[in-house]
Amino acid sequence: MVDWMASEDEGTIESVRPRRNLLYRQDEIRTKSFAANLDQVLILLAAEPEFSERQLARALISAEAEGITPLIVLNKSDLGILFDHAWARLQPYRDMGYDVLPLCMKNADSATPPPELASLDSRLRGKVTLVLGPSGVGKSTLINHWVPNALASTNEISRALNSGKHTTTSTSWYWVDAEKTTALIDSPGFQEFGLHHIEPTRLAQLMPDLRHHLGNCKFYNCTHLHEPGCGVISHIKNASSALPINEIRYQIYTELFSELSQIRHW
Ligand SMILES: Nc1nc2c(ncn2[C@@H]2O[C@H](COP(=O)(O)OP(=O)(O)O)[C@@H](O)[C@H]2O)c(=O)[nH]1
Ligand SMILES: [Mg+2]
Ligand SMILES: [Zn+2]
Repeated sequence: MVDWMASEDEGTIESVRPRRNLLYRQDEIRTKSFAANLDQVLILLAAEPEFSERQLARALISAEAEGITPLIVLNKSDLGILFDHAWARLQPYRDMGYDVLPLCMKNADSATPPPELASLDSRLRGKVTLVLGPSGVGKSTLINHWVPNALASTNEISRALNSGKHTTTSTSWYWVDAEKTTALIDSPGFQEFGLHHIEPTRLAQLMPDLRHHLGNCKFYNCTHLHEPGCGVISHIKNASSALPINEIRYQIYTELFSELSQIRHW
């Protein structure tokens, strides 16, 4: 967001406004910004291809780290049993407080669009939303539905770059309405979601299912990996716990903890 002054056929940037937030990923080599000044991150998954919980966890953690609200959307509800299976895999995420919406983009532009479209629409109105997700889940279909001229501009860019491909390789901001109150941001790069900017000791705070049980460990600097009297470990697969921690989620925590501990900050 900048303040700028028009001058004949050009413009001059007067100042760059401070960012409200910045979603980024960082690996060994570099830091890449996804987008700034977001109201929410829409993590689009689908009945197929089968989604990776590790990728989902990484996207959620980086949104939490910036205080950006994530919205998980599961597309392709027309795919019956595949959808049911994927929906069930998302149950722990509903339990830990995330909003998970079903979606069907198939026939979205027909005379009788699927009803799920209206509920997603109301979640997008008046907000700036970054759309993230692995390939094949329907991101382009979604963007083109809400921004009918997005495809046209994609083609234009491809032509200008003299490339035959229409795959998204850069992040684009699209206004959905003429009043410019609703925006969608299309971004590639869900695959390598490096979290190297996050301290391992901060991880549990950024995972709501673990966060819920913090504060009850015997040691104040507990890593929740092996310590006796750990208030987090005692809730793993614990049927008597009001909010048991799912085994896969805990495994993701320990993997990420060790990955982030190996990084040298210099
Ligand atoms: N069955 C079904 N297929 C869908 C749905 N939404 C999108 N698709 C299809 O999924 C494929 C990938 O969609 P695309 O928008 O290119 O995904 P992207 O890679 O995330 O941009 C295309 O063949 C779409 O037609 C849906 O709700 N149901
Ligand atoms: Mg696409
Ligand atoms: Zn602990």
